[in-house]
Amino acid sequence: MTMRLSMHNWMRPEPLEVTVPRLARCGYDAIEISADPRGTDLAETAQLLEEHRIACAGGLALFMGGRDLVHEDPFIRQASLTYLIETIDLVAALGGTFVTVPCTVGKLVPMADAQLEWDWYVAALREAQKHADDHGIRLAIEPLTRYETYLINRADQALRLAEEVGETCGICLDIFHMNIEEADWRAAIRSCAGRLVNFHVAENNRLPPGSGAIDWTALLSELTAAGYDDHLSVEFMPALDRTPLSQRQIADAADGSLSQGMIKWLRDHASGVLPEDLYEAYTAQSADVLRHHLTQVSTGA
Ligand code: LER
Ligand code: MN
Repeated sequence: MTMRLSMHNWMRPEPLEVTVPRLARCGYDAIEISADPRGTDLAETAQLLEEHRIACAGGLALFMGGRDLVHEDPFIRQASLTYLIETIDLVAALGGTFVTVPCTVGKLVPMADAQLEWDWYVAALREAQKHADDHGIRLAIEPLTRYETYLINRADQALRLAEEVGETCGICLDIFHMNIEEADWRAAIRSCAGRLVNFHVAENNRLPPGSGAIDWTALLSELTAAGYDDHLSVEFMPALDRTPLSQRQIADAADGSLSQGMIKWLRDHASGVLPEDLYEAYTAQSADVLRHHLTQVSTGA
């Protein structure tokens, strides 16, 4: 088995009918789907994926728009858990094997005592993982940088959380976040080896692979040495550039007709809406560069 390529769709407000054919055109194996369990037509989505031979690798639970498993209000915690459980059902029905769980993006200030928050988080994720176990799904706790969350920023924290949640709870590492928060990205990958179920890729500047400073051969070799052979999930997000130097023509999130939640989500990632031709070019470049380095690693070149 070799690593397969997947890509997210949570940074681009467009229908899956546009996303999925693009992934197929650009040579991807799978999508890591943005989880909208009540807004997704299961039969239509399954048919679309099948038609374009794109698998559902897994899904990402979007902790935005007020969803928060460690909110001080128990009703918000409960509703957020319901969202996660419905996400697990959606991903299972589409044939995926994991649900990535980042903290609430853009929530930078805690609302409760540290131990209390930790206990709420462990309890919620235990319940979700118990439900996931019945469907062959593993949660994948994803550390994010301090600029997106104050709670889970590093692999050692994710590992401790996963251990407390239970044997089947997994981890998703993201090399962009790791570049900011980890002292040693190699050691972080190794430490999560048995629990690593998903891996997000973008350059150190969150541009597509090939437009930054990451040594992809070194990274893919380390993942291989750690026994990782699941998906590399592409997650580029170029920053807005409102200076005269700007070449990318990225539209401010508020320039379109997006929901307030989506506008905040894009802004919390310091990004906006990319023009279609640039998005397609970056999607293609990511796949080409990753496949090139995967070949180098597998042939020892
Ligand atoms: C999600 O995978 C991620 O990396 C964050 O920036 C939150 O979307
Ligand atoms: Mn990520």
